Amino acid sequence: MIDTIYSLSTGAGSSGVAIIRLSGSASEEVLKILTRKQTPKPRLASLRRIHSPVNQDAIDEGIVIWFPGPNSYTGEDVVEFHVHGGPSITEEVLKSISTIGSCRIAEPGEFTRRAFQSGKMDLTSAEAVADLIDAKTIEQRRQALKQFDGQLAGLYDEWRKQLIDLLAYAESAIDFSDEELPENINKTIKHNILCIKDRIAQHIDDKMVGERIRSGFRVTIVGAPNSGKSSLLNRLATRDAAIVSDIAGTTRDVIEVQMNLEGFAVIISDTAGIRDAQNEVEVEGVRRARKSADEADLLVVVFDALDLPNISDLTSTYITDKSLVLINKVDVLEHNLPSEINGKEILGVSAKTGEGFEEFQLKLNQDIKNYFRNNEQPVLTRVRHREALEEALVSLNRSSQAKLPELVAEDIRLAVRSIGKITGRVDVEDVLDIIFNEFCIGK
Ligand SMILES: Nc1nc2c(ncn2[C@@H]2O[C@H](COP(=O)(O)OP(=O)(O)O)[C@@H](O)[C@H]2O)c(=O)[nH]1
Ligand SMILES: [Mg+2]
Repeated sequence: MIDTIYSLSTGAGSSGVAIIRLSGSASEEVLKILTRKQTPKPRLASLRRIHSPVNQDAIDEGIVIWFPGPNSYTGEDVVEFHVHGGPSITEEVLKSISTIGSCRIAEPGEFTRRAFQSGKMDLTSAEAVADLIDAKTIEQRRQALKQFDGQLAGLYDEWRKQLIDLLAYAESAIDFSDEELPENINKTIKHNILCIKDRIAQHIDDKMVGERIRSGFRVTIVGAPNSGKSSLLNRLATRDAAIVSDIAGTTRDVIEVQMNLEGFAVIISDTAGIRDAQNEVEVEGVRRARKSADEADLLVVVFDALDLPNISDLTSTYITDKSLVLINKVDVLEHNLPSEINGKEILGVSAKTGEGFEEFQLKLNQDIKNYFRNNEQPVLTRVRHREALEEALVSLNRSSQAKLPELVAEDIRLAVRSIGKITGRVDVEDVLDIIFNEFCIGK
């Protein structure tokens, strides 16, 4: 017998309403015991007094809803208690439930895990539930909702179906001996493998757009010590996130600020100034700065106007096609601004007075929007998806080069399996713990 699980599904602390949810076969019994009434009509909100089965005290008055399975979130019998959101009430209701039958507190993500296991949703939709809950920006929410709606699953199921059809065809080729195998069967199979391979390859060659929407687009500020990187970060963040000082080498650790730009989650990192540092701690700071720069999706490369007409060579090495070049401190500029550095357009700004800053922010926002352009296709959103697709590609590559029909078929079968793992169409018991542990309790 499967346990009945329960938990507070709304946030901790006081709130207008709190929802306590149960899923499993004992749900109805709990409902009857706590309300001392017959089960209300399915899926209709009913006002009930809620009593403690321990000391018979009235705990609260609230709404109860009865969702008999399979028409419920988890597919099992589900009950919701909507009570006033005071900690004393929710604690007492939870305590009351714990005294009844096979009820136990739910583990993180367990409601959604049960929904997946009873076929209510595929794995990518289940993952999207976690993303919806975590979404802090519009674009995170949009992406999560698309995935929840099954856009990603639809794509992978389509490929999987095409491969299964192809597998049947490839297996029919096994029945022919080498001499009598019609040439066109082989050709058709190889052609179809290449078509699907191309589509998968295109899909994963995506600059990790989906993963970046989820985890944040990374902007790293690099430049010489004292060029004003920390001041720029603070102005962007509109708060004193990093220490500003005229002592070169002040910033050592990478300082990250999370921002919401154009609806995208963006992580802006301020770093130690790049130079040949002597001090051990600063050396480590420079190492971290370089690492952050390597991992960035966009570099803000900062030159110091006070150095003009000299241009730091070390800083120039960070100018690439994914950088935005600034000359800071234009408020104290004594030379003309160069029109470009290493062929790259530059913006003059002052972190101190804010001069040029509006233009810088527009440019930054534009670069971020450009990065995420063409986001209409369903995009993969997790390393888990990427790895499974890469695995499928390896199998399809082998399959397209195999000579023996048995081997062609076997590798198609492996590719079908790899893609099936993403949506959970094949046995994925081993990854479920990892996936659902990302969830909060109560979902
Ligand atoms: N005049 C002027 N000084 C600035 C500007 N930005 C930063 N500074 C000063 O330059 C020094 C170094 O700034 P900081 O932000 O710590 O530079 P970092 O080492 O690159 O992080 C500080 O004394 C700042 O006040 C600016 O736009 N104009
Ligand atoms: Mg600094």
